[in-house]
Amino acid sequence: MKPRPETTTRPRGSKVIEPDGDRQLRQIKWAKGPQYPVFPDYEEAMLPNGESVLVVAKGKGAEAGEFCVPPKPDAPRQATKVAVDWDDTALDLRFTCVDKDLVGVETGADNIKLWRDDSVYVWLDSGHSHNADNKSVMVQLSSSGAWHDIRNGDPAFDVAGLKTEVAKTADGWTARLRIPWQGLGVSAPAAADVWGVNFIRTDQPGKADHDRMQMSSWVKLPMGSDPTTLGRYGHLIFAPAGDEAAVEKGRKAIQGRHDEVRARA
Ligand SMILES: [Ca+2]
Repeated sequence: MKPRPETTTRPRGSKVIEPDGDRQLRQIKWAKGPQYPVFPDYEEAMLPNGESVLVVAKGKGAEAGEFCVPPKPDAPRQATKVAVDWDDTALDLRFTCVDKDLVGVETGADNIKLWRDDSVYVWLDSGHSHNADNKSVMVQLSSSGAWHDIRNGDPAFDVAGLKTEVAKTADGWTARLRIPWQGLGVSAPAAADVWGVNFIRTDQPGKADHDRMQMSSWVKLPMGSDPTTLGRYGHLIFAPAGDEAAVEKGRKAIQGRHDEVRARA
């Protein structure tokens, strides 16, 4: 883990919160990509994010778009959107990435260098636990077709039954991930269930380049916080199509969990 800067402005006795995250991202020598936040705003950056909520009507889906680049946030140089849907078997994600300078050369299972390719990530906190010790899962898919899946940072974990597909398009590439509930060790969501989620993309400028690559995120990360930080994930509310009561219940559940997180911080 990258050492965090010392500060004299941290309030005495304030709790130090260590971000969870992906080991591979911590190996990148970011020139101006994600940096650990500058104190004294660190705790603020770690607050639960109540803004990013995607209501996913079963079989109808929803779209997460307008990715941004921390810390301002800025618009990324090339756009990304994610169509999210679900059924009784799996969570279904379709990323569409504009990309005029596609890189996809890394191969192999659980290759921690997939960030050197154009790639997409999903981070999932089933049950919206906000608990870094729980069972947060990341799946990363390179435009080469190789993928990397981990749970709580453990690369030995594999999402059983995961289906992936990548394709080149006229102006970029698409990535599809079908992530079976069973492979995550959970049941299919019930109406009004909430999960934590973030979608991330790395965009290389025609070749792996530390300084010029961009990492964009669906969730806004206001203080330059790590895009993998569970505390800042957005949310999926799973609902049958047209079930407004389930959506409202899901929204209240998000608020309730965030109140708990603030209370224990
Ligand atoms: Ca690219």
